[in-house]
Amino acid sequence: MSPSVPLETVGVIGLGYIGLPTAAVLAQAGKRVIGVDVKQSSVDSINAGEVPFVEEGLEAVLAGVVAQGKLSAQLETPEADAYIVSVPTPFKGDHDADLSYIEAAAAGIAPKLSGGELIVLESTAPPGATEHMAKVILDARPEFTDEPNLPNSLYFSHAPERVLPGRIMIEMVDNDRIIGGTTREAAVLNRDLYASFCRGELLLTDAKTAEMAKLTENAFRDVNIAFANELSIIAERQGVDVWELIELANHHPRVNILQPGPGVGGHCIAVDPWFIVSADREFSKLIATARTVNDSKPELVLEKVLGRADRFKNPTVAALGIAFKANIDDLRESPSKDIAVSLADRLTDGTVLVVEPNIETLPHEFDGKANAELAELDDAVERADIILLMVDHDPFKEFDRDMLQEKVVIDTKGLWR
Ligand code: SAJ
Repeated sequence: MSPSVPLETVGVIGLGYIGLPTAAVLAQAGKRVIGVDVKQSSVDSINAGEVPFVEEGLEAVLAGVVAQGKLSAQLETPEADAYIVSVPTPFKGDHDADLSYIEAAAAGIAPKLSGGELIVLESTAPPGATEHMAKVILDARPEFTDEPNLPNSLYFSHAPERVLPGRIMIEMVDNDRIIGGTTREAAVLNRDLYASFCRGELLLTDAKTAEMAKLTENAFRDVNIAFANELSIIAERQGVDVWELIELANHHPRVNILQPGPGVGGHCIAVDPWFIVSADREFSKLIATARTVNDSKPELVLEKVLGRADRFKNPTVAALGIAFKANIDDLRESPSKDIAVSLADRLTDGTVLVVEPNIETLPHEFDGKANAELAELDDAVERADIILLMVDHDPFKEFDRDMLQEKVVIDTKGLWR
């Protein structure tokens, strides 16, 4: 097969927050998509047209493509013309990337190949990861090559996702995409596949530059949030309202400071900058420091709440929001969840009322913590001595602030100023 052959069947490996929307928009664009996931419960719910997490607009598209037979899910990697690998890339204890999920996906794809397939890595990954994925596959199938235009060619490319949770269905289609092939031909093939659903510009480069570009975007944001978080710490010590400070400074035509909060969460911004640091520890001092500043915020918030709780015999704290940001149910790497868990641990004579409108049960981190419960907003505020606002979810924005009178309020997002 040569790169000009249309890629009609696509295997999407990993049906999480990125893989499932990608599978859905590809199917909507007319491809036959077979999704693969290790979780039977996800496979079952997807085959029933149901999204196993909260993402605006996804369920309608998924239900449609499943009903039309364009998308199905299974545990086994299928034969396909193209594969998209969208699996987690966590970091290990020393902040080096853990590529084991990519390796497992590659091991699943290797036996299914017959030559000419495109294998796209979408997962955010450290420089060199796409070459590594290619090596795992070529080691398993030495009869193939990554040299293009031969009967036994395979094509490897990196197309990092850049969508914002909560806006995935819009950004997946509208955002520009960086596409980095291990060869030019692989990038072109990847571009042709993504042109089927992406209206944004498709920018071709090599695999390592694409890997670095994605990490750079998130490190840029992390450094800028760290600036805001550092300001929030200094401002508090100076007796200055950081929200007013930032608002005023942002009136300067060339100043645009982001917003401080209880820390930086999610599986992207709190993780990806470490991949740059681990690639070049000596020269990534600013990026590493930004990570440290942002990671220091949850502990400072915790200490502040504990300081206020000292005044009460059996303090009750309403922890408003444990998702990693507004209006989503994603609790991964969430600083507010960590704060709520630590509060439950530290307030042995107290109670933590967790208010998270986007979940139905507390996550496993609260298992065995008898002093923590999931509560409704009004009920929690009424019962609590201390109101700790950690996420700017819409229901908190719209909340009747008269109910906060006579409560100790710690507003880490500046929502109720
Ligand atoms: N945050 C602040 N202050 C701010 C902005 C964000 O404290 O001013 C916090 C949020 O509360 C959250 C964290 O930062 O805890 C990250 O939130 P986010 O909205 O900045 O980003 P993510 O993680 O949802 O998505 C990012 C996006 N990257 C960039 O904006 C450069 C998205 O485009 C990427 O696709 C995504 O990472 C990813 O998957 O890499």
